Order: sequence, then C-alpha cells, then structure tokens
Amino acid sequence: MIIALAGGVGGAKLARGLADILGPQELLVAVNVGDDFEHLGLHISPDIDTVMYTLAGRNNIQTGWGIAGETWNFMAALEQLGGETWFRLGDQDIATHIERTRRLKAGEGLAAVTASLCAALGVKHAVVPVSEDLVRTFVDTDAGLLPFQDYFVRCKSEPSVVALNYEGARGARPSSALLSAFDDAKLQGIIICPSNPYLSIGPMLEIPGVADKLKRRRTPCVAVSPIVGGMALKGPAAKMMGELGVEPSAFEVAKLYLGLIDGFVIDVVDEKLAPGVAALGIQPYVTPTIMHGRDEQKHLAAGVLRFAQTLTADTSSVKT
Ligand code: FO1
Repeated sequence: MIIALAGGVGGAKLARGLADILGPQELLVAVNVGDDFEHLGLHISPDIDTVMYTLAGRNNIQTGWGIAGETWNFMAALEQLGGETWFRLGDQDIATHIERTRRLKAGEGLAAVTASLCAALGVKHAVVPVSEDLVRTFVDTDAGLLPFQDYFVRCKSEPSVVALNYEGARGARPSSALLSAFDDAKLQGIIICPSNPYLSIGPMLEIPGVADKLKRRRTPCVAVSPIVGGMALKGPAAKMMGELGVEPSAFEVAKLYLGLIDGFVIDVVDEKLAPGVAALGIQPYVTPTIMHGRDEQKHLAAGVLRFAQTLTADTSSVKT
C-alpha cells in the first residue's frame, strides 16, 4: 500500500502514473483542500477535482484543471446576467460542484462525497481529502491578505508573496481514511508528489496529525521535486520561492521537507544538486522527472516506487 500526497497538476500526473502501476487497494491519494472555497454558493474543491478527473482520464490537458472537451454556455449566460465569471466553471465541471454542494448540505462528509463522485466517474483508486476539517490557504502579499483563489486566479499569482497562512490547519485532523492508511500494516511507502510545496504540500504538512505521521513514519517517504532547473513546470512555485527569499531550486525544496523524507527525486538537469541533498541526510535519486504524457507518468512512478524500496525510514532525527 502506498500513500501519495498530491495537490494540483503535477501531483495529479504522478498519481495517475502510480494508479497505472498499483491496484485500487494498493494506492491512496490524499489531496490538499487548502484551495477549496465557496464561490457562487458552491463548495469548490479544485485539487480534489484535478486528481479525480486525471485518474478518470477526463482532465483538461490544456488548462490543467476542469474537464476535457468542456463547453462554456453556463459562463456565457452568467456573464450576460452580470455574474462573477473570473473563476471559470465549465458546463460539465459545474455538475461536480453542484452535486458536491448538494451532498455536503445534506450532511455528507467531503470524504464520502469525494468517494461517490470518484465511483461515478469510474475512478477505482482511493482519493481522499487530506482532512474533512476546514483548512484554507491565504496568501499574504504586497496587495494584502488574499484568499487562495483570489491570489492564484483573480490576481493571476502576480502579487508578491510575503507569507502563507494555512487557516485552520493547526486545528485540523487527517481524514480517517488517511489515518488508517498511515497505520496500515501493509503500508510500504509514502510519496510527496511534485506539487507546489507552499500551496499544495504545505497546507497538508501544517496539519499536526499529518506532519507527525511523517516524522514518525515506519516506511520510507520520498518526495519528487516540483522544481526543475530552477523553475516550476507549472504555476508560481519558483516565483514564490524568490519572493520568500529562497533560491528557487530543488535543493531548497528538499530543505523544506527535512525530517519528513528519506529520499528526494530530482531531474537530470539538477544532477549537480545531488551531493547537497545527500549532505542533508536525504538520499537523492536523479532521473527524468518531466511528465509530458501517460508513459512518462508511469515511468517516473515506477522509478520512484523502486527507489522507495531501496530506502529505510530514518526517523533518528526525530526528537522523542
Ligand atoms: N484556474 C485558473 O487559472 N482560472 C480559472 O478560471 C480556474 C477555474 C477552475 C475551476 C475549477 C477548478 O477545479 C479549478 C479551476 N482553476 C482555475 C484552477 C485552480 O485555481 C487550481 O487548480 C488550484 O486551485 C491550484 O492548483
């Protein structure tokens, strides 16, 4: 059994590669909920939907979010009525938000709703919210404190980041499916997917129960760098690192995960960083990490799994 911690696009791609290799009972994907928000009266869970649509083979490759072959009649009609259209909701995608919101209002938990939406889309692997408690990412910027989607979509990640606030994370509990996966005797490894360390992985590690399980892990934990050659493949991770005074490099990402990981996967262009990663006490693994298509997703997933099997969980650094 493998636990994958995933956020947006990069995380979903590796999750897809892992799902192509591991059976439905062998993989649990825990997804960030810090990007969730209420919009137009709907509860929207973007990272869950990106993973769900990707595992269902329905994801929109051009945008990196939403559904392939989408139409935008609802948006056009909403625009005509003077509604808010800065956050674009496609005609198929909006069904997900309406059905999720209906079930949540009826009292179902986010994990149960996610499981039934995944089943309806033919997703066989477990996709679970990292927590069912309220965790919301706010980005403190030179333009003020912005809710995540305002920063990322409405402001196009342009404001300069001063700090990240993961509202609610400190008081949040891991979802029960994630907790039982961490305690599962069959657990063989934990993979932190190549998602934005500040926006997708950070909120999850801020949840005490999650960080604690990683600090006291019984199995190897491997992270895949979302930064290649000093750049993020998608999204503002490198820009944010620079604004936070951190050099945008895979090495700096490894430092963010210090104490939580045994191995760190970096791209071949960053081979020269391997000794520095090893000097942190983290085993480096240098391999092509850019996943254009499904074959590369599967190939990287296989390499990461093989790499994880060569490691042992080294929690000696944990203060008892
Ligand atoms: N990102 C955008 O840049 N523009 C959008 O209009 C947009 C709409 C959208 C709708 C549903 C959804 O699940 C995601 C959407 N995203 C959009 C992406 C979203 O902001 C990101 O997926 C995450 O929150 C960060 O990974």
